[in-house]
Amino acid sequence: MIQLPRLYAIVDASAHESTRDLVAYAEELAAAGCTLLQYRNKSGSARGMLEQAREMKERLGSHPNVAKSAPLGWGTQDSVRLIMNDRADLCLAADFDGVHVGQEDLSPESVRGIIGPDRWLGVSTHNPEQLREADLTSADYLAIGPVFATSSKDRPDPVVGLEGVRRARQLTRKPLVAIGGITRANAAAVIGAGADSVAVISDLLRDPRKSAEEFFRILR
Ligand code: TZP
Ligand code: MG
Repeated sequence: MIQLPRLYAIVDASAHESTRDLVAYAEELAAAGCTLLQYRNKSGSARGMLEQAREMKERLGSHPNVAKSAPLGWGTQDSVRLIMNDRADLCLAADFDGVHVGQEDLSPESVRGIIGPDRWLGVSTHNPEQLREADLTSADYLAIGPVFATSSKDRPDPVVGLEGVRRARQLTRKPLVAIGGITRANAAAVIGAGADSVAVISDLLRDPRKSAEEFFRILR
């Protein structure tokens, strides 16, 4: 069973003007102690995505032991784990550490066949039925959401609320990530509802280092 850090930071390409900005942003998160980062790009070409992902890998993949040297001494992971959203092919091409797929991407078992047994596989779910189904796969962790309203995703599924997180917790023993509208103001309640980790896009965008440190402090 894998162990998730409390904060799962999502680096969404749409929030950054250039690859340089995007990588600098990710480095700030790493400096705050983030050890799990997802690269998400819903509008780029495969070629552009691979270029950005390789840049992230080069700058962060063997990042020194940020977790241990971070002010909060968060975790024991000795480098940043990089997860590719949606695309198993780009995960391999950029030598990322895992893939995160949703209900309309390749199936978990297809992705597992591509990435092998060791890379992490995460699966997004939006209701109990999807969660039960994903629980039967070889996914390393499951995500449930959107917990709250979000403007970071096009056509989001209905919000599941804290009750949806509680329900999800009852349905799986796999590590559980909550996503959607999670902020420093509500993250503790989300963990209290049974999530192991919170995945966040927007509440890290402004002053990422300080924001991530605050998440860690709140979720300690
Ligand atoms: N999947 C469900 S909600 C969401 C995704 C990718 C977006 C989360 O972004 P934010 O800004 O933290 O609500
Ligand atoms: Mg997807």
